[in-house]
Amino acid sequence: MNLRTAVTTLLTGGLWGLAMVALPVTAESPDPHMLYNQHCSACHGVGRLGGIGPALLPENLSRLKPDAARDVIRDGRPATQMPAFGALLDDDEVAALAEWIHEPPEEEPTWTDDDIRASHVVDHPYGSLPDEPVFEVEDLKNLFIVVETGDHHVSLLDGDTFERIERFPSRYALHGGPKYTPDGRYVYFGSRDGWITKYDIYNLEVTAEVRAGINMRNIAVSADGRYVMAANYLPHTLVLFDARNLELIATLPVEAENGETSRVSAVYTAPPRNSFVAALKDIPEIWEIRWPEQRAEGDEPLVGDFALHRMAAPDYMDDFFFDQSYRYLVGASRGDGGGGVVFDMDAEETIAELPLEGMPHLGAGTTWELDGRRVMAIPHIDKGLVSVFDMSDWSLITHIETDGPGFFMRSHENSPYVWVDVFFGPNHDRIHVIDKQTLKIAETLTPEPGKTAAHVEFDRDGETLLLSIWDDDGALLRIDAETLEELDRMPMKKPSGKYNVWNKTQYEEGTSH
Ligand code: DHE
Repeated sequence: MNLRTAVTTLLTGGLWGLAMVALPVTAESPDPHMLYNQHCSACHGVGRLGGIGPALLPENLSRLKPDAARDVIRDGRPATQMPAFGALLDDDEVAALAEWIHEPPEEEPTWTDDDIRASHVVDHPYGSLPDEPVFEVEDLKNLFIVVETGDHHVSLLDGDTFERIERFPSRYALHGGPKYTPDGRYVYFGSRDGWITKYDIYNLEVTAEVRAGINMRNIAVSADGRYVMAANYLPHTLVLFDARNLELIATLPVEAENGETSRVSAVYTAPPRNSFVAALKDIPEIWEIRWPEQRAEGDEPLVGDFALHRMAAPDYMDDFFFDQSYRYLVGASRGDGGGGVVFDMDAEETIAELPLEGMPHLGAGTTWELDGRRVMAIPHIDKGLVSVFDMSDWSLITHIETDGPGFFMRSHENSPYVWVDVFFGPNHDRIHVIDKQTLKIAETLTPEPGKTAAHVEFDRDGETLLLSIWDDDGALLRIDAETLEELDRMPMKKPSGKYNVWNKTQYEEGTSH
């Protein structure tokens, strides 16, 4: 079972099997294709490829159970443009549509450079908006972006006062961290549907949008802020954009030398290497897309002076964690039994194998100093475990037992604690606070009994932190990082990730980048 399957299984529970039983086909059975063309295609696009509404293809909908899809079709989706069709369609028609959108289309959908260019909208060309913020705050670097997945909105918060500066609608189902430009003025969002949105924080305006693919995983922004790269599952491509107005520079088909193509699990920016690094799901290679000045002999020409460097990976690899030098990459291998490897990107060889049987979520890993050594800790998503490794020789220091499998782990250089949630299972309302020196759980909090508590992001100085009550009727909690007391809360619709401008743009050690 790979990472995605494991999480999808855990998130969707056992109802799938029941709900996916095919409807009996009779002369009277509703024709979902016809119903789709009549009622849905205006918003969701011809061929289910998406439009104002999201793409309705199995790969995009793996997280929407058919019974939940039926509810959305019948009752609409609050705070979005999705209307209720309950008065127009009977129960059989709703059920037929909900099932049909989870079936693969007859023809594999395509997304060409022309499609990308046709989707491109520039509302405010780069340089056309004022350089002074339209709001006042003490510290522009202590702002937070908060993604609310419940009704697909984003909030901008002042990290000093915990006041909301703005709330605006996002594309459907954002995934992965939003990425800032190095000066923290602009932020880019990626949606599972392939949309990239550029937002000017100073002017509180969306400036440009483009659709990079049909089913996208995440985006990365180059460390110099000049380029944006998108990683797609569908089509099998990496797509490079000019960060100013999101103009297409090039599409890179992801293909092995034998012609086999691959989905891209994720793309990351590697600042000291001046490159993007991509994790490929279906071919055992790691790809490094090098900036012009890093180009080396043997690299494949890509576009302009960009070059592609292929590295043979020890296995198919999902999900990466990088050490702070970006020389070593820890990858989760997808082979049976899981496991992890440490790959030296300079020597292009595996230097260690890590005992990680519990499906590690490497993107959630964090690092700190312990007795003069640098350590890395990662949670597992099918076991209640956090593994801690010594990064000088990659030996296992300890496994910390938790109250269930966790998803996100976060800290800050100035905090004595690292926080890990219990995302899955009966204890999902708990969150552990681990002492970074003793490697023992110091406290287990239950901020809102019965509701998932997950994903922490600290403020700039590490004095307070924000924690999500991950529920449609949820909230954002502001907590004192030392006393662990709740200071404040703000109601929100299923808040997921929080992203502090300073911590992200400075590559703070306790958070993701
Ligand atoms: Fe994520 C980040 C992969 C499911 C919420 N997730 C990431 C990243 C990867 C990843 C590779 C880092 C990229 C980045 O930030 O640019 N996620 C995967 C999966 O493979 C997995 C397990 C299965 C899938 O369906 O894609 C998965 N992720 C989820 C969820 O179910 C979550 C909890 C809810 C959701 O929104 O889909 C989820 N993932 C997140 C969030 C981040 C993330 C909030 C950014 C965290 C951060 O602090 O940077």
